[in-house]
Amino acid sequence: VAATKRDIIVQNAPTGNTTTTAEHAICLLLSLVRHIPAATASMKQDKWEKKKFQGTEICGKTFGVIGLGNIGRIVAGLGKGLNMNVVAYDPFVSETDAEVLGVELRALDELLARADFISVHTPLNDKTRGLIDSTAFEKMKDGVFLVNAARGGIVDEIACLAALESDKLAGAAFDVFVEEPPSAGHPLVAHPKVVCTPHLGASTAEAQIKVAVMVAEQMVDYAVSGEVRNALNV
Ligand code: 9EZ
Repeated sequence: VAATKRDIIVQNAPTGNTTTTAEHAICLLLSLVRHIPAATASMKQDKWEKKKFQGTEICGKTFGVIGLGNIGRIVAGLGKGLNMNVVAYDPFVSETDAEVLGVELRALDELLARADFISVHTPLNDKTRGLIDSTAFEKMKDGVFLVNAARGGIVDEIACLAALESDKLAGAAFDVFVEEPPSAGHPLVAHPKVVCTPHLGASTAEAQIKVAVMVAEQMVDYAVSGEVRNALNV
């Protein structure tokens, strides 16, 4: 608002960090199913706990990708590359697009009922806040793994805690939280079945460069031809 009042155009570069963010969601999933963070912490205490950290294979399993935008479609492709069956839900994506991506486009309820692993990739808005709530958890199979590297609040944190406690969820991974940073002792952060990172999705050297170059190019194009791309306030 302050910028708009002063006729300052505010631009972002929403595609410069899509690959990096998609990769982070997959990193969280792999960390989660093989207990990498806890096994690392255990070894650093000079322990060798082979039984405690038995994992889960992903090859041949069903991967539910909720939201097939710039990031979700890369996550879906990475999931296919890991030999998973990808089932996707996105009310704004056509069957034709899904065919090109090689994913099964299904209703959310069917995705929830079939998936072994679920990753959310939607914006946060009134439709998606609490999209994964207690009702959604009830529709899932027992022993599902859930990843949210998208926006805090798409997964209802209280409902997720209950799902972890009831063993509906085998584990959950979070890069984003309703409140960031989460308050000290946040029950999800503290939970033994949760893997978490402090909103690192877009944080790679490559993504920072891509975003900076993209914004610089947009500014040059505006100065040269008046073209405005990815403006947040025009
Ligand atoms: C919502 C969405 C995807 C979605 C995708 C986009 C505005 N919007 N909402 C719910 N672009 C999956 C589930």
